[in-house]
Amino acid sequence: MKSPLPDVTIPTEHGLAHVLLDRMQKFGSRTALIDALTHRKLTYVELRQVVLQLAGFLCGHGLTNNHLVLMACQNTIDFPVVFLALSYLGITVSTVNPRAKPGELWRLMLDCEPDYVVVTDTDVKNRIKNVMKEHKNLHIKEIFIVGSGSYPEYLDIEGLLKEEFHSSMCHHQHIIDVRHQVAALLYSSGTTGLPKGVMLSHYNILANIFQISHLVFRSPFAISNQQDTIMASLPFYHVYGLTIIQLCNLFSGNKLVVLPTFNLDTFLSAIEMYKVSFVYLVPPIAIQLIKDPRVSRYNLSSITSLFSGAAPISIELIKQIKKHLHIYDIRQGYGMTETSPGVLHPPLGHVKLGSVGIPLPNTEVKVVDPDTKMSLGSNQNGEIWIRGPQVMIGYHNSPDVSQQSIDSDGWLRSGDIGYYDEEGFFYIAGRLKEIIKYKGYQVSPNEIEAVLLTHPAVADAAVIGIDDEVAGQLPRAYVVPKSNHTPSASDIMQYVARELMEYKKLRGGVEFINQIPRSPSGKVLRQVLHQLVKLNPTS
Ligand code: 4UW
Repeated sequence: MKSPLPDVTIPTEHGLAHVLLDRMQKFGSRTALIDALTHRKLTYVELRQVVLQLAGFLCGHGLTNNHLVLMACQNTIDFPVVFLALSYLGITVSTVNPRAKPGELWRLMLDCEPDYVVVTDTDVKNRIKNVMKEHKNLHIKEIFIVGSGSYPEYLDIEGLLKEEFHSSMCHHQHIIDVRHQVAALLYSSGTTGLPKGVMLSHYNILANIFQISHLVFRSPFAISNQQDTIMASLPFYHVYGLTIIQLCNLFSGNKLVVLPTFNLDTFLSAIEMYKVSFVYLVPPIAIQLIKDPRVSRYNLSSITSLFSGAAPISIELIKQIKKHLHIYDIRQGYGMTETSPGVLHPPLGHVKLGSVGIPLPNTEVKVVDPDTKMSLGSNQNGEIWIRGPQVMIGYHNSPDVSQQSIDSDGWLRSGDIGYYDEEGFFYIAGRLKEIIKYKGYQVSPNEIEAVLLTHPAVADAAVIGIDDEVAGQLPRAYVVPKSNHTPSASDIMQYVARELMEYKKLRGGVEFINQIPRSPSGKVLRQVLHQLVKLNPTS
């Protein structure tokens, strides 16, 4: 089904940063970014200036459009400065959660081979240095820290702003092949397997900014006098934080209130202090908003809109928010890293309860029978396939998986199950693919399985997600112990917790079994394990 909305024109002349910087000139001295904890802020004029200054500095330091830079950064108001400066130079930016454990960092860096790394604290820098010491095959030239200190070790954004600005800074931009050059390499497990680098071109991300701005904001391309104040507490290293929260809102001239990590009290007090009007969230935060008694201590009356994504939000939860918080504009969007990420969004002023909306402009979405691959009509569940300018180039280093994911006609298989109603509004009903979503974070079962197989007492293992009311899903392991070994569940859980980030913990428990159900080709039959959970829901 083609979007019922008219197509938008997507720029192809200039790269992502150039388009955004041009747009920023129109917003003058409005506040662009404000740090909710330190209250440091940047106006649009300052943001544009410091992006160009930083680009000039990095260019002078030898960074070119052949380089890849990994950002292992917390949310700060400097994040967009660094991202846009790198992007201005035509440099590909990859991102990683700054809490990644050494093994996770190593696997990611082995795949994306960064030339430089940018971090927000010395602890991350030391972790990366240790990984480099242990694995000599990484060739990182330098690790920059964002913060006050002297160059070249520190990228001192505040310091840069105090320096004189020369318009010659603007000439460091390299020619960018907008359609083919990778602007962001973001990691996702796709429909199966280990995390892979999703190659998003300048064109992909620009397309999504233009598509979303057309559908979500009050006056998408005009320069509105009204400025929404946005809560930016979700991680900028994830596609939701990167494109939707940062880039779309900077494009629209909004004010972003930035929080380094989510903490309910700081989140609520920032909403009150800055009179936040537009809150982006994931369903577990929405649950806290109606259940946590601390919420009543804050004045949240400034909030006009809530926007949820990354995981399903229940109709009951939406009703509860309306009832308890008196917020009536509650929307949810659907998409994935592979689609930059927006695909389905509710049109302004027309939200259907439980629906993720209609296809964004320039986007086609169809529902396909997973067995016959035939397109299905309204109200029939099938796999959601997507075609549009926001669909990734492919997976880095994985041409075969790219080919399996995007067919020769350009349709991306989402791995999600859903349907559309008679009015063309879509609903997400489930997931065919293996990934587990814990609080909106992607967890790859294969990644946990690979770690489990390194445990000295484990012969075989498989991981699935079990349903959870608050987190969405919890990873659970089925483990076959080696003969003469009797590992305990807590031992296995601790082992995984040591190796992988906090959100990948085996919160769904560990079950010991005699054999992992596998197909003749060795593939884990996860459906059989899901059946076990259904038969014995309390285990
Ligand atoms: N309902 C049910 C949903 C939903 C959903 C995503 O980590 P990734 O790759 O990417 C994301 C993207 C979040 C996002 C996309 C578009 C958008 O408008 C928005 O704004 C709020 C946020 O999380 O995970 C992609 C997978 O996450 C699930 C689904 O399984 C998808 O393939 N997912 N949104 N509204 N499930």
